[in-house]
Amino acid sequence: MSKLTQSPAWQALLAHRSQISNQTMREMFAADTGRFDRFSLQLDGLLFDYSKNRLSDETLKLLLDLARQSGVGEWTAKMLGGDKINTSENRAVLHTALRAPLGAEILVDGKNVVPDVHRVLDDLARFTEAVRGGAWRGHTGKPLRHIVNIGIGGSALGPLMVCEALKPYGHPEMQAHFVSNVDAADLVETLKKVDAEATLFIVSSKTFTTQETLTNARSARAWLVEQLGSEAAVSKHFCAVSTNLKATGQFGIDPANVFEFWDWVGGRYSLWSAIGLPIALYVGMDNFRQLLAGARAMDEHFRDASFERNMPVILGMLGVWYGNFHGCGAYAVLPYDQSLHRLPAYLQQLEMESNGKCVDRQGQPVDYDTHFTVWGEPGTNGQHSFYQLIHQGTRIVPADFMAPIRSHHPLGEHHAMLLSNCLAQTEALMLGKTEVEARAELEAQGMSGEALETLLPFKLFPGNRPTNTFLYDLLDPYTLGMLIALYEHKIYVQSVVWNINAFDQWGVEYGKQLAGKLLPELQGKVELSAHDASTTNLLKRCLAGR
Ligand code: G6Q
Repeated sequence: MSKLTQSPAWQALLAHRSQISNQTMREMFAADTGRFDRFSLQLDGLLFDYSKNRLSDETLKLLLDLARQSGVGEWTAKMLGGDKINTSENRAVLHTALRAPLGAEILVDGKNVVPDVHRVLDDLARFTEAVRGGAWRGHTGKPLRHIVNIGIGGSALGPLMVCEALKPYGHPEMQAHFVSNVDAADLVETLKKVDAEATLFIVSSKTFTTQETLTNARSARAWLVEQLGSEAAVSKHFCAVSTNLKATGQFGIDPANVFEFWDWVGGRYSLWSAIGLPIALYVGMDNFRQLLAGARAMDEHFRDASFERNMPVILGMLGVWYGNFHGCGAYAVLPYDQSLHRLPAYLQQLEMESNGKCVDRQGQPVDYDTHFTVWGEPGTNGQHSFYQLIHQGTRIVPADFMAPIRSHHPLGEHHAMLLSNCLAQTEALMLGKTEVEARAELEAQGMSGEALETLLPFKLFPGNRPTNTFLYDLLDPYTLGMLIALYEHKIYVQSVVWNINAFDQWGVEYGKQLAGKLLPELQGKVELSAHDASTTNLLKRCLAGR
């Protein structure tokens, strides 16, 4: 047994879990009118209601004891201070430095990184203003109005999610496109939508070695040259974001068009860096800086608030409560905000690539669960597909709901309907429907006797299903920045409790390595090497069909 599962705080939670299972949330709300006040927090207009959880004052105390025992405070200070906490890659983890104010000092290997961060932000500002304002034009003199980001994983999902979320702030004549997949369908279909003379390609890759991105970038470059009939067009239509300036040069991108970031920025934590260039181009630098400011507000809150009033700590520890003490393996992200339709996909990477680990920081196998499967869809769409499982399935799926109080698109009764659905779902999941209530409903519909008794079991809802709700005024850049940083820190809190490194991704590297070996075999350039029978036969079938 690990030290964690034997620890006093863990054992106390195990014992408490048996006690609290005798009580439902319905009963807790009925007995305590102050529950919402005690179990909700606000930060700069972001309301976090966590009262609809299987939680008492004692539960919260014990969860926070576990956070303290695990050293969440100390590990937070280490991350914010630039310690090399990503030990398997020997790197600091400083996405928070990307939103630090000018004048702050954060040292990596004795060097303050904050001035570099602001130098690159100023470069981004100059470039985005030139492109948006039309001073920087394409090869034939047209203003650049189509941005095509070529990147994958961490070099795509964040900017894509944010550009979608901030559409109301987008330049009215600009469109942001994202090409990730090495499946040519992605690039080919995108190129059909753009005008080469007005297109700016951003090749985004931290390493600048990623097969998909380089392949898409080469094909995009060939297309541009063919469309505009000149190699000279490339310098006006291509820029890059990378930590690997040597490789961007070898690719043929003018060094003046390369925006830099650093190895202490993890891919999935990089939207705040120059990787956010598509965001800055699309919504403008002022809005990009607002996004950073919102994240900074959450960083400061995470650093300064007591655990009892700390959103990321409480959100993270609620996850530990369900993951490790209720056997939950998944949670749902359910934005009642269409503009956040890519948030679940973004959080899938952030959460699952960070905490999907089975060895601890010392390389020892863990004997407790360390992660969640994350999925979701915007409400109300999800209600008509998978909510059935959340209401009446055999497993508990905690869910995070989020909604804006006002809409960027006020139209008739739409927004009131959206909100009513959001609130109704969390209420229903908490309350459930008892036999008495279901029976009364069926009787009111005129049913009785055997017909009623036969239908009754299907009409029961166990309830007591946990949800968090986030409410905000409008989804503006600042609020979005807070929300994303909240999830970043929540994931970190959990990784600290689980004693795992949230910032490496050897699983991703393994896939890259295997594909590299199979490619020449599929292309018929080399003999088939020894594989298992399944892979060999699949390879043969592909070769026969090509
Ligand atoms: C993120 C991961 C991974 C990475 C992509 C793209 O944390 O490391 O998703 O972002 O594999 O890598 P490059 O930016 O190096 O092309």
